[in-house]
Amino acid sequence: MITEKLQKAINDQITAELWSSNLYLQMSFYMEKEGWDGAAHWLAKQSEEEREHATDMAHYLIKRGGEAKVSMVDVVPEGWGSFSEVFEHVYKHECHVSELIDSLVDIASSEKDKATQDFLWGYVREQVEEEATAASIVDKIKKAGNTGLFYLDAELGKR
Ligand code: OFO
Repeated sequence: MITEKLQKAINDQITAELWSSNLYLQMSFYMEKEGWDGAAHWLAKQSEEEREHATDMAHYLIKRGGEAKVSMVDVVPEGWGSFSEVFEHVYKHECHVSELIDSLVDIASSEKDKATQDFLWGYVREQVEEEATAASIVDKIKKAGNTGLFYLDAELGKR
């Protein structure tokens, strides 16, 4: 059985994951409007992934005898600037999420809940990948120049 404190912390993270999902969906719409269909596709996939994180966490809570909640999700920002600025923001946001997940592990550890620590380590590892992927896209955008952006956009569309 999961403790109340940990249940609340995971439910807060579910809300954060749904906010991330909406953030990337909003970015996807923005890029589509800007004519970057590949980047829009990549961001829509990222949005789906964040929603999956929320539902996986909810399934885990229920499995442990807890209750999963969908709380109010704040409005996400809009209007993102250049191709590069969009992905710089993705990178910064993923670094922020990594901090949130690290704090969750700390709570699971203080509650001496080994199973939840184990469950959360999967997210810690995934955040390493997500940060690295976003950083590498930012790096490629810098190297691409204006013409190269069209190739990069096509690559992102293959996700
Ligand atoms: Fe939910 O994985 Fe990144 O943010």
